[in-house]
Amino acid sequence: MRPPSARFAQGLTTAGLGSPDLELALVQHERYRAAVEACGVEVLYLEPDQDHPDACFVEDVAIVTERGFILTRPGAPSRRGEVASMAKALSRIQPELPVIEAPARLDGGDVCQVEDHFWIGLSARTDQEGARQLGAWLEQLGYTWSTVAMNGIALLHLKAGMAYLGEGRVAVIDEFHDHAAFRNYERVRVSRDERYAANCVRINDRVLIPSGHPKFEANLRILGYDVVTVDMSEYEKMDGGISCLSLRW
Ligand code: CIR
Repeated sequence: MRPPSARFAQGLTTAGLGSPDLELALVQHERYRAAVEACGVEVLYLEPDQDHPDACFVEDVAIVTERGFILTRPGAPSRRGEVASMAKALSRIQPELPVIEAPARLDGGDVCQVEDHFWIGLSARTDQEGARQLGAWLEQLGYTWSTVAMNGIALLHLKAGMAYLGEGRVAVIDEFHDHAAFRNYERVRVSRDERYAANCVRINDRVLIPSGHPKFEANLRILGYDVVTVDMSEYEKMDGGISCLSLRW
């Protein structure tokens, strides 16, 4: 994880929800960290990156799996410089880091691991060549992969509209409910007015969701999940969700 820097409000956004409050964003980041730690994982913290206002959204610059890491080439040119500091951090764990090569584009927000398979969303940030390069690397590690067409669906990233919950279950927004990619999975529908909560994460036995989405929260509890809510208001203003603030393996 990496906390936002003083320039957080200068990041990319289409949300139209106003400018984020940095102090509150830092408080929310700290609570997010505590919630993730309480799931039983160790948290590695990176220094805030003053040169890159979107750098707290660490999920986009690397793909981390239990079998290896790869650095991405983010679709937004303003975010490409975030990769160097992530490379430095991850190289302490895996000295040789492969990277998605230009001109391909790939954001981690478009990559969803489902057991030994990876879905790669073809969004405005991720192209066919990025998916192909990632797929070739995944195959070397013994994983399978497929692309998910997002034609006409207004989403920044694949995982802005879905999340794998484990046990063959996927949380999906309406537009993904009948999508061919998810047909063989049990789908938990996220209602239109709670769409932002489709970006949630399962960590060990818990599911972290953004607070303020009572219907989705109730549905998850009925299914037996241990749900933890985290206030994400300042990150939502910058188009970021629960998954974006961490790389998890
Ligand atoms: C961006 O537009 O790149 C950032 N403001 C938000 C990135 C959110 N990341 C994610 O969904 N994985």
